[in-house]
Amino acid sequence: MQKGLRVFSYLPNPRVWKAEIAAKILNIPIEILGDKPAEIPNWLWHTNPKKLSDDDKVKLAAFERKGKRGFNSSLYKSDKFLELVPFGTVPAAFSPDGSVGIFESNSILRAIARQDEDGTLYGKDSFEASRVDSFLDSNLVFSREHQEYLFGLQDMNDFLYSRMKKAYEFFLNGIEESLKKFKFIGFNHLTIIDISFFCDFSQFLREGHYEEELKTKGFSLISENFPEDFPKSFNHLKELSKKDEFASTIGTYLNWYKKKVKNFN
Ligand SMILES: N[C@@H](CCC(=O)N[C@@H](CS)C(=O)NCC(=O)O)C(=O)O
Repeated sequence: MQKGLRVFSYLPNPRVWKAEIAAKILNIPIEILGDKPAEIPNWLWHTNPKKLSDDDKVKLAAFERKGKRGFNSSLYKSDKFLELVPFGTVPAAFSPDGSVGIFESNSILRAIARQDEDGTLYGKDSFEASRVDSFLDSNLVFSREHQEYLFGLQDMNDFLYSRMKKAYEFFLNGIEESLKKFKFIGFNHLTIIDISFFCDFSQFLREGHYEEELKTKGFSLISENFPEDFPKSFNHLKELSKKDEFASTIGTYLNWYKKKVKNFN
């Protein structure tokens, strides 16, 4: 089996970073293709993605589809893309020969970790791997909640806010509890749980960019007291952010947060 993965997405995207960080740790080849969010409607979403000219768009008019989640514009998704990625989302990943489609960023992350036969990033046996999956499932629930919340930040309402607050408290309580027992989340060594948590939580923290919009509607930041309320989780995020594979992947993404809160450096 040829190792590696091709990933297509708008960029930068913390969901893509999950697989990218794991690939760096495990030294597995990963090809990441895409463009900034505003340009991604001008790309053919396909196993071999490419930027489209106006002429291409006329020729490929049959592939023009309305965005379903996060994109309001038209997107050019090929029939092959929708066969391999039926929910039509990015990040989307493909096996090196382009025959297998993998979607959901946690599963794309798993696809990298599974290519390492003897490591422990996905647990050391099938029970541990299942425990890893348990955390990744919880992570996806949190991530789905924060996706809707981030979409709604400019026009917040009570329902969305209180759903997010409950999801945040439930999720962070579990992570904090686990970090009381283990050095990493769920284990005493790094796994893909930590990678997934790091990327999703960093993305959630983006609510901080909308503090003023939230205030005008009478809401405060849900993560306002994150360092005090969940000190072990805060510290874990900080320590992970210093690791080479994490730091080199996310670049300056968390710099604003480092300035905002004390003790993050
Ligand atoms: N839970 C998914 C979320 C993926 C997702 O919802 N992607 C959105 C963009 S944020 C998308 O591709 N939307 C395509 C569309 O609007 O049609 C993951 O972690 O990969």
